[in-house]
Amino acid sequence: MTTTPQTFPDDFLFGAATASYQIEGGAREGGRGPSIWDTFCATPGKVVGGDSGDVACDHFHRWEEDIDMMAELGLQAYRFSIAWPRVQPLGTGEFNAEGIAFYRGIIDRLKSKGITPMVTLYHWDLPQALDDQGGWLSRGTVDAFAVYARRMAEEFGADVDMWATLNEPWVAAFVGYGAGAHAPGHADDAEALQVAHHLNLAHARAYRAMKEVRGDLRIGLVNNCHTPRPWDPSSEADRAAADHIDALANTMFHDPFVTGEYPAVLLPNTAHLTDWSFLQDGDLEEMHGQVDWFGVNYYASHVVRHNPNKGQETTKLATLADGHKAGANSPWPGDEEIEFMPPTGKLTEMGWNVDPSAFHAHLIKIHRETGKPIYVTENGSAWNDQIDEDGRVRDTDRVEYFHGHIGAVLKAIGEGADVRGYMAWSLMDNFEWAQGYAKRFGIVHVDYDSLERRWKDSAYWYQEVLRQRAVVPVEQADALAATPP
Ligand code: GBH
Repeated sequence: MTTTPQTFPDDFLFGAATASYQIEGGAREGGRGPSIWDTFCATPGKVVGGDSGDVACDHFHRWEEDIDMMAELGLQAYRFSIAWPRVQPLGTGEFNAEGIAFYRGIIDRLKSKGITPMVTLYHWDLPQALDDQGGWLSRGTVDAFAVYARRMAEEFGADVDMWATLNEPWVAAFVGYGAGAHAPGHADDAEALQVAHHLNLAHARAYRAMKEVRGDLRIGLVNNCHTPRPWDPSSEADRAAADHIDALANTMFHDPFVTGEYPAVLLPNTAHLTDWSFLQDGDLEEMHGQVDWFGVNYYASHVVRHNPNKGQETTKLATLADGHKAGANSPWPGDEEIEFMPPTGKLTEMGWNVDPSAFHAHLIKIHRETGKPIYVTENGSAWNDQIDEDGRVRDTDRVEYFHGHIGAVLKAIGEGADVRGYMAWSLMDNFEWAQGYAKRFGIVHVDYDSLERRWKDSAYWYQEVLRQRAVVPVEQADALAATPP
């Protein structure tokens, strides 16, 4: 019998997360070069409302007060990403001193407030100049990434221990190059698989380069997760469908670093799409063992089944459910006969379900399969937030979501999963990629006209969670926000 502890361990890190393109703005300031997201946003029809990250939350100019707000919230850690084109405008060659100074300022201020920086090197904003030379389809980009990573370790390694190389290689590869719903907007299954492999190699080469600079850095890889359960567990075909999705979504992005192998079903299941000639001798050996921890980004759960009669419509449904746009391809190579069942129960503004039990199960699974320390690097939800007459944003749905999911983490810890931190997504409302500003994930509300920040009820509630290091009842949220300490 295991019991769920009442409080989180003393060394457990509570914080919040953001990403450069989603909050910074200042897209043409400080010597920043263009990224593939600048290009994608400028392409008509790609992003809802024609939105872009040109201004975003204007964090580029407001970072000092934003960090003061983090301190007030009681964050122990802050996960943010470095915009590669801000520190190295073309992705190769010259580094930009002004860009490096921007992140130096952030890191110093965080540390002066006692907040642990957790730095992600790549949250999807690839320098456009590298895309012009083939982007992630090219091994040139893999090597450029390692050079950039080495330089960041040289600049900041004395002050930052916790590093993530890539955010969600699955999304970068399969949504960016497979579904075409993210930059650079390619829709080709073979390309997506090649990019996924190159991203894994990029992680491994960056890991090695950074360790050469400082052996004590703790370098992880952040994966989004899908939790495919077979619709009918007694059906072998449904179980095979779930295994296929698990291989593409999860295990292909951790097995190589743990066992030095890709999951057994991956190559055979996609052999009709690509000959895998991009997988070269020595690649898997290079990846083997090259990770210190895994980041888990969790949002929603999934049920899949085998359906040989699956038509175009269901493909679109699965794609749409992922927040992508109609007309896009599926982000799942080899899913010709695999169907994602429509989500059930309470759905967020993204159309995603709310399922803390699948989160708990996924943490246990990652613990079992990798044996590595785990940080929850993102978890959160989008709701239709309204500012009430008294100025409050009563985001009770978000409080309930956090309550269930933070509880799931505590339960997993009680069962032996080595989970060492939790970063709420997101610190504040921000540019939600293909959804533009229409979807709000923040615990802090952002007015995109005045750029004013306003704590939602969930922010006051989360502040209390961090104070007590316990799962504060949802019922207390109202009082906490009504009479802030
Ligand atoms: C993260 O991506 C990003 O890292 C972050 O930048 C972003 O703002 C945030 O999430 C919110 O979107 O098929 O309906 O069950 C998350 C990408 C989202 C991909 C959930 C898989 C499954 C939804 N993942 N999605 S569904």
